[in-house]
Amino acid sequence: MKVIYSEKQNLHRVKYEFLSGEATPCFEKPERADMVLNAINANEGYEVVAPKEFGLEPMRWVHTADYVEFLQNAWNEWEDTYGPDRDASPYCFVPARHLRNRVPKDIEGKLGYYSFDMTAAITKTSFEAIASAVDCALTGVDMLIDGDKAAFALCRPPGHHAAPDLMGGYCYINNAAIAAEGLRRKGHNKVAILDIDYHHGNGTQTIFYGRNDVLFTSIHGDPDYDYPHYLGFADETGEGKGEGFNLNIPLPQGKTDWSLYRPALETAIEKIRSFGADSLVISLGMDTYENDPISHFKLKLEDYLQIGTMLGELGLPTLFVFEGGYAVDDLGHNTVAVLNGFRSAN
Ligand code: Q9C
Ligand code: ZN
Repeated sequence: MKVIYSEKQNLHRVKYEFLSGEATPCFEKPERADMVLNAINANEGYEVVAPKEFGLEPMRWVHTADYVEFLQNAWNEWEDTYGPDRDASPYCFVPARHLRNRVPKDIEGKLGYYSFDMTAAITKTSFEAIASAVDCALTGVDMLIDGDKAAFALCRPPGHHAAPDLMGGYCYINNAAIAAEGLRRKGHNKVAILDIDYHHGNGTQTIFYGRNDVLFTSIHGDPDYDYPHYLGFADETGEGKGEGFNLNIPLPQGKTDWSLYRPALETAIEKIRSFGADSLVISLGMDTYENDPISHFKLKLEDYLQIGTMLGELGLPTLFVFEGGYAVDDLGHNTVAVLNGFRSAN
């Protein structure tokens, strides 16, 4: 299996995030990808390749032009005011309820307009990393189109929380959504997305909510008790011609182990099968792990091998796109277990 990875992605390194009332070093850090790469290199059957370049146009397939332009310029506008030492981050948010929905002129206002939380800070070199992650995902798409059975885009920063014009949850541009749209544009009539990150993929859901050519399915911590709090409930089933093409399976935090996870995965797989997908994009978040520092499921190493096997048994061309997962010491082994399981079924 080919693994697409670019060192440029290390250009995105945010210093702090605000969690539970204090500043802590950001959980979403370059060492995450290093650990996955180490595990890949220690295993047989993987070939690490650099991405091709696709430019900025594919970002506009799923994001608004003004949002992409904002991301491109945000650092320079921030640096004009605050200088080079602090990461650009919002503190005041998109006026969801009682304020006006109007793009401000200053960078502080823009950061909050285009964010839904405080975890997506921007550094001087973030945009290069963000663009490189998109290149990794789209290089994977081309591999499937050229006949590879599967590929793994080792993307950083992750993407599944990024909506058409919103960043948040460590995400800026939605790599998995761009990959799904890329598969559609290269001739796959029906593309399924399965999001197995611990957190609901609110951005991906929003992007495809009104469409029937891209199925979005997600298994995640119950948003009544967990991030992203305001989307990801079971009654969100799609709208318009997209009605019936969105499946959320929220599971209880704290007690979800393999015995609860497996039937949920079977339900999602059955939905993908009956949809009749030509290909599958997996938003591969590894934060369902029992030792993840910010999440609350109880999956173990051997469960990841099972997940991979069940996904492989679907028999679809499959692109794995890396999302979350913060238990850095075990992240590589867990990730490779999914991929090894997938390969064993093929
Ligand atoms: N108390 C991804 O996994 N903070 N993003 C959660 C929990 C934000 C996760 C706080 C988590 C974002 C890609
Ligand atoms: Zn996550």
